[in-house]
Amino acid sequence: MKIISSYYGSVLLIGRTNAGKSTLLNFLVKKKISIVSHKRNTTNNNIIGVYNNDIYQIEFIDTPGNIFYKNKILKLLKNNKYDFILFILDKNKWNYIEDNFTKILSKINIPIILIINKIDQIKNKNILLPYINFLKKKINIFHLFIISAKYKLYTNDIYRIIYNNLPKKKHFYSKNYITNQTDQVIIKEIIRENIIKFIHKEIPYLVKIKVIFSKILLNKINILFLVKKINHKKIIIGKNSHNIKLIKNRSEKNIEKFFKKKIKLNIWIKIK
Ligand SMILES: Nc1nc2c(ncn2[C@@H]2O[C@H](COP(=O)(O)OP(=O)(O)OP(=O)(O)O)[C@@H](O)[C@H]2O)c(=O)[nH]1
Ligand SMILES: [Mg+2]
Repeated sequence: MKIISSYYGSVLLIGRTNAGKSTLLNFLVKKKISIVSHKRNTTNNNIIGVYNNDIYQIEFIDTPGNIFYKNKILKLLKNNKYDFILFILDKNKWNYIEDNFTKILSKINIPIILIINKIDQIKNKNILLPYINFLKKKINIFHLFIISAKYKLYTNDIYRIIYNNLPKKKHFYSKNYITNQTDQVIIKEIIRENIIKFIHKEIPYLVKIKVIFSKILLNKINILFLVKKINHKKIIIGKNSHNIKLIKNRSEKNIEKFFKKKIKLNIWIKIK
C-alpha cells in the first residue's frame, strides 16, 4: 500500500484596511467566506478559511485591517503559531501603518510572504523595481508576489510557495471543513455586505442585523434589521422600496450560491 504524507499549516493574512486581504482569502479557499467592500474596516473579526486537498491542508486567517491601529496584532502573534504571514500591501501605499507592522514582524520568527496587491491599478510599472528595492531594505522577505487578488492575476503561485514549505503534519480540520463562520454569521455577513454596497454613508454601520429564524433546511430565512431612527429606516427602504429590494434580491442570490440551494429571504426593519 502506498502511504501518502499529509501536510498542514497555518497562514495569517495581515495588511491595512482595503489592501485586499478578504478578496485574497476568498480566492485561496475557493469560496466567498469573507465579505469584501471598497469601504474601510469591512472585516471585523478573525475569519478562518481552510483550503483542503488530499495531501495539503492550509488554514488561512483573515484579519480586520484596523488591527494596525490597535496593536491587537501583537496579541494575535503572541498566542498563535503560524507557518507563514501573508503581508498584503495596497499597491505602493507604504506609510507609518506599514512601518509599525514591520517593526512588530521583525521581532518574530515567522517567514513573511509579502504581497503587492492591485497590480491591475499600477499603470506605471516602472515604479515597481525601486519599490521592491525599498521593501527589501524594510523587511526580511521570504517571498514576494505581485498580484491582483480581484482579477486572479499571478495568484496561483502562492500555493506552490506555501506547499513547498509546509511541515509534514496531520490535518487539523475534517475534510469538509471550510470556515469557522456559522451559517448564521455567513448569512449576516452576506447581508451586511449588500447593505454596505447599496446604502451610502455611515448608515450600514448603524444597522444591527438579526437572523431571527434561520431554517436553511426549509429554505426560509427571516431577517430583522434594528435601526435607531425612522430616517435610517426610510433610507434603507428607499424610494418605492428600491434599496431594500436590491439588498434582498442580491442577498438571496448570494446566500443561494453559498449554500447551493434555493432560499427565500424575508426582511423586516424595526426601530429600536
Ligand atoms: N483593482 C483591484 N481591486 C481590488 C483588488 N483586490 C481587492 N480589491 C478591492 O479592494 C477593496 C477592498 O478589498 P477587501 O478584500 O475588502 O480588503 P480588506 O483588506 O479585507 O479590507 P478590511 O476588511 O477593511 O481590512 C474591494 O473593493 C476589493 O474589490 C485587486 O487586486 N485589484
Ligand atoms: Mg477584509
